[in-house]
Amino acid sequence: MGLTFIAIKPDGVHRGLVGEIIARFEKRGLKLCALKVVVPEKAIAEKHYEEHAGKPFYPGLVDYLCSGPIVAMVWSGKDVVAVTRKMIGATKPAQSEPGTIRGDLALDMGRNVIHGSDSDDSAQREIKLWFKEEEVCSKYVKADRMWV
Ligand code: FUP
Repeated sequence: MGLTFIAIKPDGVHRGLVGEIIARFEKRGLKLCALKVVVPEKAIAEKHYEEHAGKPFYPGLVDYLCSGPIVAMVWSGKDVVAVTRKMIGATKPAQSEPGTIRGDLALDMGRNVIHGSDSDDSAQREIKLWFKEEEVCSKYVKADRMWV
């Protein structure tokens, strides 16, 4: 069963969207493996978005991520990267479908509420960046396992 890294960004926390977002993933049948509230250190935010280093929006993106607490999480489940990316919706809220998190809850690409890993490789890298190994509880069996 794969793992992915999800972060509710500072705008999502300030707007009180944490419960709604977590509920969507839980109801889909995904398994919560790690969760913490943290104000990102700049060095970690820079590493997190290193694929965008040098682009004009990079400094603003890093500052935005560090501007307040985020909810950092690890989720697990069948095809979890693809499933969560679909639930999150397109990067530009104008292109994200209604029914997706960004399509329902965001209007601005620079304030798009949530991050989700875009591949298994990024998920591995991001989980390692944000969590210690002992903070990730991926081994337990969820009670609804036989139904979803
Ligand atoms: P996503 O994986 O959907 O979060 O999108 P990207 O990795 O392409 O972009 C990372 C973040 O950079 C997005 F949350 C939005 C932001 N971004 C901009 O602000 N301007 C851009 O031109 C592209 C991305």
